Amino acid sequence: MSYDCISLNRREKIGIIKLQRPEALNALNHQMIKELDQVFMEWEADEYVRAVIITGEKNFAAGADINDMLDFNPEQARAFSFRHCFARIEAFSKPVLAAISGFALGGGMELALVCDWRIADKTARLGLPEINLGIFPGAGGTLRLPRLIGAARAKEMIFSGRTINVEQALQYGLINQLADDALAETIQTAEMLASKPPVALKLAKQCINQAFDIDGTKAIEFESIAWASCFATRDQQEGMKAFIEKRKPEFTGT
Ligand code: DAK
Repeated sequence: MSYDCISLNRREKIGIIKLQRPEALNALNHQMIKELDQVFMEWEADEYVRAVIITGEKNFAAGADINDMLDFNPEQARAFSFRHCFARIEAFSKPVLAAISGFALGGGMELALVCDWRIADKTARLGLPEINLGIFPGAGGTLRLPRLIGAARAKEMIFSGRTINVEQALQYGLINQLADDALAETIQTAEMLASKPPVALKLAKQCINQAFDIDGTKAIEFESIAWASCFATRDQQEGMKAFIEKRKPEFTGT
């Protein structure tokens, strides 16, 4: 498949997706969402991909494309779904990182919220300005933002539509890290994650994602089953042997 709105790059075990509609500050349109969905589907099945980075040409993304939404009626608005694609990214079995420069607004910030790890540089501006358009965040923002930074801060951002800078984003816990060069730092972090045992990483991600959706007892039960299943992997043996033999482990994903 050829891509019109994104470009792809592979750096050994890291897959890098660049959002590429710079003329519209990478506003997310239907085609871009379709392309993102396709790449995540392909890279899910690709065992050589161990971590994925989403970044943007100059900016991350200034939201969903307002031109597309202008004349929607409620049925069309419901059909304009990012849900499937965002759910696929959130459930992706390998770490997904957002490297954020420039604007990450509205649906663009919601895309960053489905990632596991967010690294931004000083140029980053984050916000959910939908309220100023007569709508509010509808691609998971009302759920994922309060989970991440608490209801009070989430309401502040969603009700006011205010854009925050990177220091504030760090203070709110909205980003993991501030870096001089967001993409370079994110690549380094992705490489670190790509060296971890993939099965344990996948299971840890599943446990954390599920913990918010199921009751506590079930979450602990799920965790203990997932944890025990690590002992069916060679990587568990390798990790523990390497510790005892005082050497660096070599994880193979088996
Ligand atoms: N959509 C379409 N075009 C956009 C855009 C957007 N979100 N953001 C920027 N652009 C376009 C501008 O129209 C301009 O195009 P030309 O006029 O050159 O043709 C070009 O990008 C450069 O933008 P500016 O000239 O405005 O650049 P400035 O540096 O002056 O300002 C800005 C940058 C980011 C402050 C400004 O562009 C801006 O305020 N943009 C809109 C930000 C925004 O309101 N974002 C939220 C959009 S609503 C859902 C799924 C998704 C969503 C909701 C539900 N479901 C599936 C249920 C999400 C909704 C949204 O994201």
